Amino acid sequence: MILVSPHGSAELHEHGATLTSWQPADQPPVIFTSAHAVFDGKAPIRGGVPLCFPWFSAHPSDPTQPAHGLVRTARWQPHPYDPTHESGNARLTLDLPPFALTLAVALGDATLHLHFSARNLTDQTQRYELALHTYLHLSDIHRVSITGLETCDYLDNLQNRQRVNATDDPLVFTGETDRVYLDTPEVVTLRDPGFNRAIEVRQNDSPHHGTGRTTVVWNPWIEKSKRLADLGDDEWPRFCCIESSHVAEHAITLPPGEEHTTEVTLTVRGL
Ligand code: TA6
Repeated sequence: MILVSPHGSAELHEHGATLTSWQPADQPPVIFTSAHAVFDGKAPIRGGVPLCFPWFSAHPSDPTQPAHGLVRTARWQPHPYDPTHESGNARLTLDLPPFALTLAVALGDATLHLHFSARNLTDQTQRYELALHTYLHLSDIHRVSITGLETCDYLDNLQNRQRVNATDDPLVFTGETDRVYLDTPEVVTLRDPGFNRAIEVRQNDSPHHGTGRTTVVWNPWIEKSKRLADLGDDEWPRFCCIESSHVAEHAITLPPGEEHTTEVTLTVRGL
């Protein structure tokens, strides 16, 4: 479905509730989707904002389970746009026992709002991991930097999730990067001089259901890109993932009957 508002447009798929484009007025696209992405209603879409739930990366105990959980390849149910709101809103739901899930999307002025909610349908506490696996479109990965993570330790997926101390420096990309930053701040900012813009990634959560948040940063660089059939060998310089998430020690613990909402707001600003 196409969302249109006076401030821009976006495309949202019932497959995986994956948003695959966001085009604010007077801006280059903000969300990256691979030209080789598969839209067969089965495979996860390479790009956009895939939803990783109820686990992140490999299943903790069953290697036959798909990476990044079950919902990015599920068919979500659309709900009619709410005529009382400005256009540019959409809501999708998915029943995935023991959870009921909702994704709400809203376009604002140079902002994109994504609200992910999970309700525990059982009489027992449930635990889940979540990542909004956002692919951001870049002018050139060699020119961008990320601030907000300087004081955060991270788990390095390239070193078997070894914990690495904070670097105290903005993050710049010099090779394959695959890190789970721990106990991260509400706002992480990507600066892109090539597009003369900054993209602010803000994560807010409903209270009480976890111990802080994580931010995953990923770029496959040259060699891993060659191993991904649904990513062009020449596409890696034009995106990075900044994933608003609850991973590992910062997973969500949800009491019986309760609901947790994770809100991600992307805002485009001038440099
Ligand atoms: O978000 C980082 C990551 O876990 C990387 O390890 C890489 O596997 C990426 O996700 C993409 O995963 P996918 O299953 O979509 O190929």
